[in-house]
Amino acid sequence: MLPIDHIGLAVHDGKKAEHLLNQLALATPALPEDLNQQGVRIRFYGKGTRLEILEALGPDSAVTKFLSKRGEGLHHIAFRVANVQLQLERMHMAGFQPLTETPVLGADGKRIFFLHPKHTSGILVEFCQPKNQYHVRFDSCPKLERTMELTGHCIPHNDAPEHVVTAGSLPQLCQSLVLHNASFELSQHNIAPPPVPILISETSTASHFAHTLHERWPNAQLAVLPESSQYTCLPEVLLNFWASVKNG
Ligand code: V0V
Repeated sequence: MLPIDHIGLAVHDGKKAEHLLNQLALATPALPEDLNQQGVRIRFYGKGTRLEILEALGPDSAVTKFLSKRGEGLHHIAFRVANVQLQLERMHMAGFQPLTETPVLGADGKRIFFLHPKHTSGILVEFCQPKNQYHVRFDSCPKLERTMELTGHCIPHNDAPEHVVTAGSLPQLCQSLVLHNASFELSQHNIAPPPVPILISETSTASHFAHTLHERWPNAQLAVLPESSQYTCLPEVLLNFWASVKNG
């Protein structure tokens, strides 16, 4: 399933909602962002699937109309996708009604579009493509490729990738390297580490080989995870790794 990026809640007073969420969930928001094109002030709460509190910025805002007709509450659900233009075309072909012809600017620099609620069981649905995306080549690890693509933050890229994830051979040129379940093979040879940030990803079953490789390549990061939860936990590990590479 596509990840739920956020759940949008419409409120009359964002400050009041902030106080309530603090009392209920010890929540503090990210800095508010005004999106004048959409006529909304937005505050995000949490990590992973976030709450998006929407406040109207004027009488012409879609949120003003929503509040007057339906009152405060659930405004929309947003799914994250890697390619929002492609998703818009898919939804159009499937008979849904995108509310804009092309994706538009959303909060956090995302590109977004909405579907008319009359075709989606009365729920306004948004799709969003995050601003932060990584171009990655996956060598011989199709399951991880599919898992990472589903996050919406990762675009498989074969020609000139920024980053490489490999379960096999070492690449020539890249900004960072993830060795995925490859430490048995690599620990058998005395190879010098490529001069880029490296993450060794391994299951706990093969942790011995991962540790042997790590002793030889001490600058590499190590992510040894139980086999049963490797694919659940790795997306966050990889996205944090690529973010750290990007931020130097
Ligand atoms: C309206 N309706 C909704 C709804 N808003 N149903 C479920 N969820 C909502 N949020 C229903 C409404 O009750 C009516 O149902 C019908 O749709 C027509 O509504 P209307 O009041 O006559 O209003 P319209 O047709 O002028 O506009 C409704 C739509 C509009 C959904 C087309 O609000 C729109 O374009 N929304 C997308 C943009 C948006 O919402 N921006 C603010 C969030 P009945 O009475 O016919 O049964 S911006 C945002 O979230 C950003 C930037 C982000 O990054 O996340």
